[in-house]
Amino acid sequence: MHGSIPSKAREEGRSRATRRLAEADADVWRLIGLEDDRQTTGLQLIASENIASGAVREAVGSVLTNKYAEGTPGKRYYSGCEVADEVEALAQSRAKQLFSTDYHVNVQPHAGTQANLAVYQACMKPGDRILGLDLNQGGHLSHGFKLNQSGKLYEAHFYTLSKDTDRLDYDSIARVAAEVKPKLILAGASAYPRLIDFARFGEIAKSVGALFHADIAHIAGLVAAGLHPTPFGHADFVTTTTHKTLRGPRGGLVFCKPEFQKAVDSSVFPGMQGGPLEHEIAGKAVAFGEGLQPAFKEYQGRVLTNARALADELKGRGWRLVTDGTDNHLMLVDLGGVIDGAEAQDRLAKRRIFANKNLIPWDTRPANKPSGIRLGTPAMTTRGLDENDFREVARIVDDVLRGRENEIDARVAALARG
Ligand code: DSN
Repeated sequence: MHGSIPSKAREEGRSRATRRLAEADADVWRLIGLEDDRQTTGLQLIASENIASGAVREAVGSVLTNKYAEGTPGKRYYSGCEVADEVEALAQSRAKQLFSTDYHVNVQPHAGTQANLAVYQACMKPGDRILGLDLNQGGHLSHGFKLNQSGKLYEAHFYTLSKDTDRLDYDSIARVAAEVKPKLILAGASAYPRLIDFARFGEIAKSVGALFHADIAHIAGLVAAGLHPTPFGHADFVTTTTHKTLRGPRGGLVFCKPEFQKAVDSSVFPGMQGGPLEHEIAGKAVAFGEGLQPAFKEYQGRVLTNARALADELKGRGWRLVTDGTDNHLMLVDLGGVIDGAEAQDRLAKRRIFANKNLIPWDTRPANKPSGIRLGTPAMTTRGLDENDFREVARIVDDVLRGRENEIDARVAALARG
């Protein structure tokens, strides 16, 4: 085929293909530079973000972006998929090794929401009932929120946290499950600072004849490192994103018990998506390879130690934390009316400290001006911050929230430099 392309055109094509971004598109190059600057000179405390390695980013920026590979390894709808097959099979085997599981895994979902919707489509019909944690209490929009497909296609029901402890109340979840009789029970959250008892969720699901789906997007890195109880063995389906504590490229994964393999694979493609993003899948493979190194487990341990230091120092400075602390990588600060969450987010961002406003359980304020902010340690732990640094992060956050902003920029810059 190449022979039919005049060599001059081929050369031009090649030189276009290899031109560096700075020469080829100064506008986009400048914007990426600004974002790089924002990320490296500020404090990244958004609990769902992390910093993927250069190796992951190189894979994501590779020629694999040029390839269509609809189907699954060995069963594609296009020719020339031999390399894509190997890349995807490698990502699958590493993902299974990382979570020490023999569940089937599909590594194609473009994001966590697609992974969740693929599960629902694999095991339910529109109108079937799902039961998950209320979004207002730390759940996720793909767990039945009315504006998400999960809330439009399925009859969504919710359990809440305990009003006394702000923790999951398994007896109450069991009662709601017995009343609702859902087809699928979901465990998993975007803003829950404590351990999740997946074994108990599995028992509850079994007791009402429901399937059990664990969405571990936030805590996947901790689960992989053995620092949070695993849902494998208890759940029929396990989904996750790959870019949070897992520290890979943006994307999703679905694991399922072997009996659901066919349904899940055809739910992802052609049910939810067309061509898989093989460049992203290569990035996932690289991240899983990194996750299998001893340094990854050490990193996850530091994420936890740092979260405890941050929580402890904030409490020492008078802030109430939801559940009074954290077992994982994140915490919810109740701003107690000193300032609302939106104002706090803006004021921190002006000082290059990035966190997100968040509802707290039983919040009486609206979602766009909630009572809390959510803070997490994964990204700045990747940057190398230790417990003492995180105590300083807490002091800086406290000073900004209370309007004591002298010298803040220099303190932020010193920490961001590492
Ligand atoms: N948007 C993510 C988070 O910030 O938690 C969840 O998908």
